[in-house]
Amino acid sequence: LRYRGSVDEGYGRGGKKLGVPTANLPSSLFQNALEDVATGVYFGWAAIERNNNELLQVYKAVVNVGYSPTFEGKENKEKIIEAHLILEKEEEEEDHNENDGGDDDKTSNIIEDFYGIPMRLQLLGFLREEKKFDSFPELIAQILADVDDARLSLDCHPYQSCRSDAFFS
Ligand code: RBF
Ligand code: MG
Repeated sequence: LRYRGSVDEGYGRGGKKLGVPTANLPSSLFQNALEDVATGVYFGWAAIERNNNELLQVYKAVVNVGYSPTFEGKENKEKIIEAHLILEKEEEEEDHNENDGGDDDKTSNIIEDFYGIPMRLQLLGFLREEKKFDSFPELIAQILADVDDARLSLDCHPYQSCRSDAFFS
């Protein structure tokens, strides 16, 4: 599945509350397209169109499609699609060096920089269903496991080669 849309500000919970920032695609663009997409967690590749005409930088991504039911009473009003971009170890270090304010989440800087910029997202595989967790620490632990599953899956054939799909060129 492939999506493209400008990153919007979302609900402002991912980075602040969970420590896992996500780049949200505007749900208004996709409601019909998302109808047949099962809620749950997917892995794939993502690119942000921030360098005009230059080669896009493609990131590993772990993507939630759904309503965030753990946020009882504050669930998403519509089914949304949001991507957490997975930085490789060297990129994390670079991000930390630039970030002398001691912010606690690794991708918070880059995600805020993405607001309003088109993101291309390619979903390749389904990891698990979205569920309502009894506590936020349990949700966070599961998301961290999802990140590892996505990272490993994307290193494997045939998903690795999808990084050079024409969709990203
Ligand atoms: N929210 C849930 O309520 N249940 C989930 O199972 C769930 N899984 C997620 C998995 C990943 C990889 C990501 C990035 C997010 C997930 N979320 C889930 C959504 C999370 O609550 C949301 O990103 C934040 O609330 C920010 O909007
Ligand atoms: Mg978000």
